[in-house]
Amino acid sequence: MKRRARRRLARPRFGPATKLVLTLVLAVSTLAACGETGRPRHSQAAPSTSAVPTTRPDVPTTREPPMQPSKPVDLRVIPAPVSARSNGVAGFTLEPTARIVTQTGSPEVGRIGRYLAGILRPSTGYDLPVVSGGGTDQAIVLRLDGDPGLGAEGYRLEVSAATVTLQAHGPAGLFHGVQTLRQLLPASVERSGVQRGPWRLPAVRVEDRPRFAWRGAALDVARHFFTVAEVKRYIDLISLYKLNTLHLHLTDDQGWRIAIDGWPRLATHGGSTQVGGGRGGYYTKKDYQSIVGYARDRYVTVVPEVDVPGHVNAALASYPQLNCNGRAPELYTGTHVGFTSLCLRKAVTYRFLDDVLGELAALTPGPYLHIGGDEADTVPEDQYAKFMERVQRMVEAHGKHAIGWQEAAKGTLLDASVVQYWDTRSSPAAVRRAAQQGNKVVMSPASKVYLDMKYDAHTRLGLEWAGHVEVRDAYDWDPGTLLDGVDAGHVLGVEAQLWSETLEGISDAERMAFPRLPGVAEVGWSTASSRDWEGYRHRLAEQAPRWAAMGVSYHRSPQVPWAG
Ligand code: TNX
Repeated sequence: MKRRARRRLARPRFGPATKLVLTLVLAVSTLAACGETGRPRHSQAAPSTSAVPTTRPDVPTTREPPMQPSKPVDLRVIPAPVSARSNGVAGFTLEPTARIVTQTGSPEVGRIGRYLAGILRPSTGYDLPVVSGGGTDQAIVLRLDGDPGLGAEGYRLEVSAATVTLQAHGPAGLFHGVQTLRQLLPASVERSGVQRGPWRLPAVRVEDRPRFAWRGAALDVARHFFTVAEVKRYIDLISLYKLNTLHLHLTDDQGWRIAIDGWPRLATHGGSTQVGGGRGGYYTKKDYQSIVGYARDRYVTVVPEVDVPGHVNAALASYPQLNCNGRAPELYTGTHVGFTSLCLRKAVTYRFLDDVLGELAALTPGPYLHIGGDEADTVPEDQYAKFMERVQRMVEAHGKHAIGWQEAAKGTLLDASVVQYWDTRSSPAAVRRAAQQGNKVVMSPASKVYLDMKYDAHTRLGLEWAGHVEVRDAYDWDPGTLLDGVDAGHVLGVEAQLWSETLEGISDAERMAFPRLPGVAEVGWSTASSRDWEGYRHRLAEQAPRWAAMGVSYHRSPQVPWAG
């Protein structure tokens, strides 16, 4: 499959004249998602500067047109941008007098300016005032008047000796551009105490926008509870790689983690423990709102999951009336799956669900609620299908759309419902059928993006049911060719799962997510033709000093040529 994909995606060879025209078209066009990247492939260790001028391997330098305005550069940035070219002039050095200038009155631009200042001030020790309007000398300028072709999340970054200009059409684009800017600065910018400069940026012009709209990371806060501060830390880490969706798995057999006003024991009893029997926890509404707000400020949408009809022991233990026999089971602290179900024939079950979904919808600014639907092994198929259809309708009645695990596709899907592919052991036929009917698919193939799988037989944490998932496995695949009959056009995006049966806190989570998560982020953002493992693993190696500066735990996979 991979070889076939490569052949189909092979880049055409162009003569110099055609190349120049293409370059110009690219500069003014909408950066078509699968177009020419302007970024050369390379296959050897790269120097440690943040941008290295290179030439295209397929076009000899001597035959470049004489007036070529700029050369492609290979930026040390993840995810790889659509296009990056050298300006051919000196770069920018951030001086103590530098300012951040917001050139549009929108409060969001001011907030992004302050966010950028918050990253740069501690390590540079500079004042970096954020001002609206004014001169652009020694300034980082943020502008919202970018080409509409950049889309909601794209940006253009231009670095000259005097000014850094970041332009976007939507605020999310500016935010993503800030992440590129941040990665172009030395890793020590991530430290919390004052460091020595110089704070140099290479002279580049970057034009960039994502391939897929949904670029997600899922965190299972049900098996082990993660505090608000830990979730915010994870949000910071995923947004560094331009991920825009945080899927929170809020309920499972071992814990119910979100307060529901109408059903308070779900959280106070159902959330009281976790895997292994430790003290669990739950989010009050205020806690949850603070997570959602923190995410929103980083252009990350939170998708809450209430997993039904299976994975519900914590709910059943909290309310006897939810059980068919009217008796509440004990809380569960093991790691088995598939043994619980709501009582599908009782009216109270649907009142309960409607209350829960209604309260969650009110807490959710984004368009989606996740309704689970996986591993409901004790529920007969026909009842399961009817139930899942009814729950989708409830979600729609609360003004949202449903997303469900791939099992949900065996029944009837509403037009706007999304299917999440995960189980690489079972047939994808229902997912394919759903895609052909027009339902969008989020790709989370367990054998590639399940960050809770061990890297190899020696990994201390994690599970192995989907096999070992090494750094290359998580990176070297294409969501548009993974499943026959599910093309890129059917794919809403990708999402990396972090199930927490074996993870007891953010440091464990980081060790499993890094270094695999940035690879999934690049799968979701970068064009298929701009990605290659050889170049990627060298770029990835250069992220390590950044993680060290941020105190991120990571696994030193032998597949990556770590420096030092
Ligand atoms: C499968 S992925 C599950 C989860 C487990 C995970 C462990 C999915 C929809 N269900 O309940 O935590 O495997 O890897």
